[in-house]
Amino acid sequence: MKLQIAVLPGDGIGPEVTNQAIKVLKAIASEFDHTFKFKTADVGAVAIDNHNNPLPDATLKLCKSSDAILFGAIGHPKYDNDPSAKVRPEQGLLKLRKELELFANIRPVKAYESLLDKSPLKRHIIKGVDISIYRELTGGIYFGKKELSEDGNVASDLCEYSREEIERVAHLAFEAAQSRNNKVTLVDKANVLETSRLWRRVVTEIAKQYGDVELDFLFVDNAAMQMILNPKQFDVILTENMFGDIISDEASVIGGSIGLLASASVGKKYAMFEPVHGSFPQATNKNIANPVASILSAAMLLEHFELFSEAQLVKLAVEKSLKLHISTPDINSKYDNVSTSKVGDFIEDF
Ligand code: GGG
Repeated sequence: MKLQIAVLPGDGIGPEVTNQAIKVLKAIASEFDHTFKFKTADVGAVAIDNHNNPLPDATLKLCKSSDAILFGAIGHPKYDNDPSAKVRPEQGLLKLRKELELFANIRPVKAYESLLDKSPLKRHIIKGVDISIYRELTGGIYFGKKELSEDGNVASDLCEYSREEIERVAHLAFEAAQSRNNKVTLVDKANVLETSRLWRRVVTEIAKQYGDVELDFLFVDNAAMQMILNPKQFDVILTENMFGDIISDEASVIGGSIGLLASASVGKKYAMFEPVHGSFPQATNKNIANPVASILSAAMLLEHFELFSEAQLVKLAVEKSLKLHISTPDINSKYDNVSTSKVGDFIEDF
């Protein structure tokens, strides 16, 4: 197969972890006789520095002319600590999702057998956990109108959803459940929010088309608690943008590190693959960041193009690395000196 992959390494540890994913994809291409061509462009803080724009036109053009996008991370402390900054790195990622209509963000959460004792949660609670989170990605409060009063003392962010925005991600979640354990949990705040009540109505209607899938509902505050108390009850979680962002970071505790969580953002036309974690500025250029989330995102890219044997090989290599403690300090404090690039080397050579 021939693929052109746009690479947007972004900020902080983004370039380091993305390099490891590229190494692995090149090894897969050579092993399975594929041609993967990689073209790199700026996004985020680095794009503001170089082009005064977190998503330059050239970057967007490259993404639109590529088969898939491999994304690193964005964010820089100089913007986090400056609430008056008008241009922010995160705008690059949000605009990219909107421009490419990447409306569904899929985040698998798994408890790896060899890491059961790394999680702060008890072994018997997390053993066997296998969840797929479907987060709506181009609507809700992240994209609603934002306002700040002239005196700077009152601010608002509008949360808005349309039936169509809910339907398209809901269909993907129900289809996913059919190939898993036939259960969808809608996470919302329908006791308080009008948007959540619309989600409940629309998702209940859609569920009728998937008679074999059980649908249940949880308020987000309860879901946050259940994720710690009994995560095995979840199969597919369907939720809106902000709740999905928060719940999936919480769920990373199950695996032992957010450095293991991969994601795919898909729409009707484009697809982007990125680790769930952000730019982790404290670790930048130290060769200590966990590359597994980026490598597993590359595996999701392979699955997207139905290269299932290739993706399976990458996942097996990751599991083996975890089993052999070839892991970065976030999950491997006992066995130090395993760097980002050494983890990448092991998986590349597997
Ligand atoms: N690789 C993901 C990343 O860089 N995330 C940083 C971030 O600010 N994300 C916002 C979001 O996921 O909505």
